[in-house]
Order: sequence, then C-alpha cells, then structure tokens
Amino acid sequence: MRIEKIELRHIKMVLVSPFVTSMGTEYDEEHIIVRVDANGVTGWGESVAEGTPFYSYETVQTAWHILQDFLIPSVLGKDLANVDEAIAGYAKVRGHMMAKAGLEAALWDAFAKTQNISLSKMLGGTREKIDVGVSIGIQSSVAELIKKVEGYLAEGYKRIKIKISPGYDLQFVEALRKEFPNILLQVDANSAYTLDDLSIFKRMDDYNLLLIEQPLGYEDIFDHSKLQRELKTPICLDESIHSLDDTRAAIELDSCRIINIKPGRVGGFTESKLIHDYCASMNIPVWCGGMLESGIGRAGNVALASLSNFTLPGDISATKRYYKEDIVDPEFVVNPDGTMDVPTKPGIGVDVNMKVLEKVTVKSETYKK
Ligand code: OSB
Ligand code: MG
Repeated sequence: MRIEKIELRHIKMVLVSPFVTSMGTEYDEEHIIVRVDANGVTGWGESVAEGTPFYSYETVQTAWHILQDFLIPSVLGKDLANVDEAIAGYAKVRGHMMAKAGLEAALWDAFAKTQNISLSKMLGGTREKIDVGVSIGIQSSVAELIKKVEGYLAEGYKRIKIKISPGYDLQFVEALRKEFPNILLQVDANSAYTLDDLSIFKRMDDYNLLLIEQPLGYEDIFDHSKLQRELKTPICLDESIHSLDDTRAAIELDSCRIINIKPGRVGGFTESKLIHDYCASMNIPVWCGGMLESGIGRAGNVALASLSNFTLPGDISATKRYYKEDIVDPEFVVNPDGTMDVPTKPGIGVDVNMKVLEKVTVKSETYKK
C-alpha cells in the first residue's frame, strides 16, 4: 500500500456537559484526526492527546509536532506491506504514544479497507456486540450523582464508573451502594491520592467495587503494589501503563489485577493486542478505556473491545453521552441491553461526516510526497 497523502486536523468538539475529574474540568475536547490516502482507500485515525498536559504529557501541539516532523515523514511515499512495517519505520521515536496511535489507527483502517474486512476482524475480534459502561465526572452533590446514575442505568449501561478526588470519594460511593446495591460499580482517581490515604481505600474495600482505577502516581508501579497488598478490591492501572513492558512489571509485582487498555496511551492497536494477549495468558481481565473520543476513535475502541479477553464493560458510551453530533455516520448508540454493536463494514465501519468534521476543524494541514 503506497502512502500517497496524509492530512492532520486539529478538532475541537464541545461536550454536552462539563466533565469534572481530579485533574480539572473539561468543557470541550481537542484531538487530532489523521487521514491517510493510499491505493484508492482512505484510512481514519484519532490521536487522543488533549489540549492540556494533565492526563498525559502529550498535548495536541506535541502530537502535531511529532506527527508532522517525525512520524509522517517515515511513512509518506513508502510502499508498506503492513502496519508492522510502518511501526518499524518510526520505532526510534521514543514515547509520544498518542501521536503514534493516531497515525497507526489510520493505517489499520486503510489496510482493513484494502482487504475489505472490518477492523474488528483484522484485529482478531471475536464478538459482534460489546458490553459498555459509562464514566461519570464528579458531581456537585450525592443527589445529582444518583439522578445521573439512574438515567444511565435506564439507558442500559452495564457498569457505572465514577470519578473520585480527595473530599469527593467515600460519601459518593457509600450513597451509590445504598441506592444501587447490585450494580457493577468502580471508581477512578486519576492519580489523586498517595499511600498516606491508605485508610480511605481500606474503607472502599467494604463497598464491593469492581475495581479502583489509578489511585496513586501517574507513572507509579511500585507504590501500587504496596496498596494492592492491603486491599481485597482489585486495583486497575490506567495512566501508569504505556506498553507491554509496563504491563508485565505491574502484573509481576501484583500492582494491579486488572488493566485498562487505551490504544492511544500505549501507541496503538498493535501494542494493545500484545497487552491483551499477555493479560489473557496471566488470567488478568482487561477493558477498553476511553478519552472522550469522537466517532472515529470510538470506532477503533469498539473494534478493539471485540477481542476475547475484554471481559469487563469498557468506557465506550453512546455518542450522545459526549456530543450533540458526531463526525461519523451512523453515530454510536447503546442497545437497551447495555451492548454496542461492533461495525461489520470494512475498516472502522462508519462513514466520516465531512460536513460536521469541517465544522469542528480548527486547523488542518496536508502532507504529500
Ligand atoms: O481516566 O479514564 C480516564 C477521559 C479523559 C481522560 C482520562 C479518562 C477519561 C474518562 C472518560 O474516564 C472515558 C470515556 O471516554 O468515556
Ligand atoms: Mg482512568
């Protein structure tokens, strides 16, 4: 497949409601859409680096720089046999996983379309429907949170995740458990705590949580092993895992018993599959995390979550939970039974709505050889 042309678009999409986490409040989401034209097909990918370096050191600006100056030149004009060849071409670029994942996703889509198969099939997916959950930001009151949860449960979501932060934790968990004794419930701290907060997590152990996501440092693996040994509830790492090697360290040190795989955070679907396969061999369940993606990134997440060891519901929610309109057609919906259909058409399996894409594009650039 000859890579003829690549286009980057900096997009900005307004969220239907502000998303509050221990990292701050997001009102809109900025990402980069990568378009690859090759052999008469168009591949689409999304880099999930955000406008701010609060979740990750990467930002839209750093990802743009790495894509434009290093990753795109390594593939443009080349005749590639497969995605692995592209990855080998930019392997010497250290870090910048989100920049890499955006380009890699567009290449996967283009290769799948060339072979006329769905991305799910090309990745080795085994499911036609995936179980989905929802990630709820910190609410101003317990009553507000209960109302939100009720609404999402009524829509079918199989699992509720709430964001927590010091001072906004146990009272919310306790109230939710009282109101909904049997739901699958988990919390995400986005690294807001330290080992000094052990007593808080010891108390969380009483609420039958599915998991506690990334309680400690965003690059830590060692302290999490100390916390995990004090708890019954599984710890799940998100921010700390950037590769298969990080995953192996975390599992072998018993720093966590579940892994959140976000393709953007680990450099793409190829590394995600390696992590998935390793976790399967170690009996470690995985689930697909989210970065408030547009439909392009979401389509990739849905395809990835169709692999067999994604046994827990992912942070993959309906378009309308995030945005008033999506840049893909059809938009993503949740079935009443809390599942989402895995697209079966070639590649990401949804069409890009150019009209909406134009509307949300802040800046674009085309690279041609
Ligand atoms: O920690 O999982 C996270 C969104 C942005 C950055 C980090 C996280 C999140 C979410 C939202 O929790 C997940 C989603 O896309 O629904
Ligand atoms: Mg998280």
